[in-house]
Amino acid sequence: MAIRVLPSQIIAMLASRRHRLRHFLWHAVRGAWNNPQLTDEAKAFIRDKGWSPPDDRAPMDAEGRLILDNHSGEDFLYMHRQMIKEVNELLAQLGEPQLAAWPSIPRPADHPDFAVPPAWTYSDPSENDATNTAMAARLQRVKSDGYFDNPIAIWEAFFTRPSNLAQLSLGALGNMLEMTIHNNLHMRWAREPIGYMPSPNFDDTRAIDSKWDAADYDYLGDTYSSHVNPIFWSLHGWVDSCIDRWAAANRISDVAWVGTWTGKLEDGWTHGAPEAITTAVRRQAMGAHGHAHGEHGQDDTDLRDMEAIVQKLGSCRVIRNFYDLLRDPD
Ligand SMILES: [Cu+2]
Repeated sequence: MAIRVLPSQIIAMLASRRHRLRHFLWHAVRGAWNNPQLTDEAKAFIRDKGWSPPDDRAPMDAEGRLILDNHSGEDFLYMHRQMIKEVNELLAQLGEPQLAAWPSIPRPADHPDFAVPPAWTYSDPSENDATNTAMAARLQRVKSDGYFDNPIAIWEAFFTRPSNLAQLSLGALGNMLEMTIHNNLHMRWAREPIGYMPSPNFDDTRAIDSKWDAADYDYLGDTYSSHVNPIFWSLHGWVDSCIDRWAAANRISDVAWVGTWTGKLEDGWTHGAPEAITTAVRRQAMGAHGHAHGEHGQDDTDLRDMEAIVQKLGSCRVIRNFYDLLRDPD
């Protein structure tokens, strides 16, 4: 099972500013929603733009503790399942094979195709030397062989054991997966980025520079870029298969989803089955192959709105990203 080289149209679609912003904001909004630093004014702004999570559903409470009974973990599983499904639909239209999931987390040395990229000297210019040094040390640990044995293999065994799955709601499972094994897998398989995109949490919250929209900004450590990286789809394929293992363990044939939030709903999407890729993103990807109704010069309001929300969140300094786990103490 080799690393998949995705067709250029798909890469261009994933790397588009619109898709990057949707993925970034989806994670940022729900991650920040109960953070006391997020002001009421900012929340009202986000709500007004149609980007607030339904029923204020967020994975963490005001103290940063995981909420396991509000279906927010279903949003995590549902949204990424939609992303996979919609990329597979585009692949089918191109006559290309479907995405392949990791059947299990690749063990060190067992899967040369999925060798862990080397740690690098973490040097984000926005951080001080001590923080960069600590983050580099943490990165080394996440990438070590020992880190596979403990905790990754232990998490994997826990999350795939039917008797455990039978004791968890799907939402609890989703939240626990996201904040433990999933976030760490992102950093374990991350490769040194082409640069450090400035976090919108810093004082200077100018619009995100278009250089971060280049296809080679596919850093697994950043929600703005992770889904451009082919490993994302293998990794999220494994996460997605946890839904099926959960359903089997609970003898459920059709999951009755409650958490189906994928970000702002577009016209034409039903509340029952929201999609992850917007019509505009799809049109951009498929070009002449698509069945687009609109012409060029499409409306950019959604883009400007998303950029404004990023700045609003940044001004409250509430955006968290995968790379933040490198700040956590060991
Ligand atoms: Cu994601």
